[in-house]
Amino acid sequence: MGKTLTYKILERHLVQGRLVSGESIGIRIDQTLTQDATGTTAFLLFESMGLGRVKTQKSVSYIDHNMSQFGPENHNDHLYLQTVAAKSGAYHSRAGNGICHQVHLERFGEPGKTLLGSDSHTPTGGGIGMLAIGAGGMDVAVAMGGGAFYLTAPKVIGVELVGSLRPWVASKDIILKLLSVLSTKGNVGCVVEYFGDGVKTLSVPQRATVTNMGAELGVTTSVFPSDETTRSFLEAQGRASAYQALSADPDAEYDRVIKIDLSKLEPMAACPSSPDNIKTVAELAGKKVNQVVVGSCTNSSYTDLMMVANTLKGRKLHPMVEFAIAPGSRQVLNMLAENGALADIIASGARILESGCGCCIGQGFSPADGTITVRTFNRNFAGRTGTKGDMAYLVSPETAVVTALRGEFVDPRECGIDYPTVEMPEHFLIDDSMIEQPLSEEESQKVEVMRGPTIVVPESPQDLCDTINGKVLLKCGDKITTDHIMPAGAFLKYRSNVPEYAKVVFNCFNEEDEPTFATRALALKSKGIAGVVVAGDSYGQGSSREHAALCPMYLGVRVVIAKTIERIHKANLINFAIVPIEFANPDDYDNIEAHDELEITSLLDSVKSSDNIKIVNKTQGCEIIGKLNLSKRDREILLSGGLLKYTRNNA
Ligand code: MIC
Ligand code: SF4
Repeated sequence: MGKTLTYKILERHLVQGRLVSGESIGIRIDQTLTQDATGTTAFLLFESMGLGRVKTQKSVSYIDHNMSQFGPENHNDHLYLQTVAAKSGAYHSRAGNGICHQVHLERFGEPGKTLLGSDSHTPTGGGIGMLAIGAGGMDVAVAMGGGAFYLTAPKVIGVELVGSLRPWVASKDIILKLLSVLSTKGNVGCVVEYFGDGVKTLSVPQRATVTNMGAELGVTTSVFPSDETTRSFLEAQGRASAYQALSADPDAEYDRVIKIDLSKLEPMAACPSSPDNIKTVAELAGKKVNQVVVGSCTNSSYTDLMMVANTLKGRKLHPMVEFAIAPGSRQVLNMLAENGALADIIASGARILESGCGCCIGQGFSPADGTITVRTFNRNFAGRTGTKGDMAYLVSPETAVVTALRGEFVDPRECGIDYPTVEMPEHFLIDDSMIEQPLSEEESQKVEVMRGPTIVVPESPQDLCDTINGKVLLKCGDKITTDHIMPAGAFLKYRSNVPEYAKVVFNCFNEEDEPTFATRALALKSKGIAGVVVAGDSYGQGSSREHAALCPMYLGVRVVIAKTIERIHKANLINFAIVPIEFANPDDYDNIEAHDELEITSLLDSVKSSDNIKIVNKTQGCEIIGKLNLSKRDREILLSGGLLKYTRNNA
């Protein structure tokens, strides 16, 4: 039987376990990336683990998320990250150089390598043929120290692309189509691998849009073959030597195959408030729109913005629309500036935002109450824009720009403007002066790490105890995202200060005039009662932020019981010694209510060796069986009291 590309790359990196789908495996990590919102914790933990200098081929620390700088917190983080990278032998991409995923694709990505990033959109690297996986910061810290990354050997979903995209239909529409088929839940433990004749019609940035937003499927990663298009992209980036041809065997067998005919796709939109709530743009035509943004790591490449510039050239934006662009990298921004496209964009009435995450993570540019905002981003979770009750639609840059001109949704194929085809440049503008190279060991020793007072080393988890007397602090429904658990936006600046940040855990569920989740949790903690969170399907979707485990842990949450838990979040819970339990019978979700008192006995034995665990609901007078879907290593980490202690014990 022929091999998939996924398994070929895994095979080359396997350090532990058997490559059989469903089994726990460990793989060697060639490159890591961290960003400033997750990176401070990752580097603080890296330092606490005592792992010395980074041992990967390349570890890059980026500043891209926290750049609004209201107060000293963000800049404290930047200086810490810059100096700790210098101390540890990592690369450092300074604020303004661009979004980690875009810059990594341009300047570091290499076909066939493994990349582990403390950001859920790390699979962007799959666009260049990398096996690029998102993880919590602590897992990335271990990989920086030379440790393996552990995952479940995946099922591989093959997506066969045939035909080619028609004018005004974009690669964003491929992933929106796939989200309409696979949805955001039920895909844990899968990798999406693209193949077929249609692949060669897509440029590397187009492929990267698809693999980037593949994160919303909840899969481990997504990957494209590496072919002549990949070679040209690398050559244009002055990195031809990084190229190698890679593809699945022609007779590779996939666990499931989905065929997409690119020539039949039409412009689509993810409607509020989930990336899988898909409609065609034609169905939305005529709906008034007051804000449009082209940006984020999904759609802010040079070709995306050139298409926008060429469409805007000589035209004015609709007066009732605020339109902004946020170029993905300084390379993109600089090229637009040099060739005059930026002037066309400015002349149309657009606003120019920084090269960074910016409003994708609720840092400014929030939409007005009751208005529609249209964005080229990857996530439209409720409230993520910073406006309560927001109505955010996710579309391609093509749909976005014509919508901004009209002030209402319009199927770009019907807009009456000729589609401005944009050629990939033969040479990108290369200027790595904002990327600091790793220092030699000798030079590193002279570096003094700057630790501003807002950077607080996170508390370690308490060891597991055999009997848990707990109380349900919150019962929530399906598809709870890490944005629900740990909001970003205005609170993002507290990422390096857990006691401060923990105050807003689950704040979207707080009722006015009632004590907050944090207050109730700390009150229980002070009485030695464990906090429990109960949830439905697909708990912990979205971001890789380990603060969604770390802050609840700080507040005394010891157990999460859900119908299903998403991959990255589950790993983060384990890393912070919170026991992730899934209902053996999902109907038992109805047998636990908020405020119920629960008891779990023989927890240590169950975690050590059992697949089941008994939960007594003392309030309802019933017993519930939970499943412990844990690998041997997961069990060891929980029993050690979290990954930090586990790593120290095993270093
Ligand atoms: C996101 O898009 O939600 C983020 C912000 O990039 C997160 C990381 C974080 O929370 O810092 C992600 O995707 O992992
Ligand atoms: Fe940044 Fe948004 Fe991409 Fe997350 S999804 S890395 S916040 S641009």
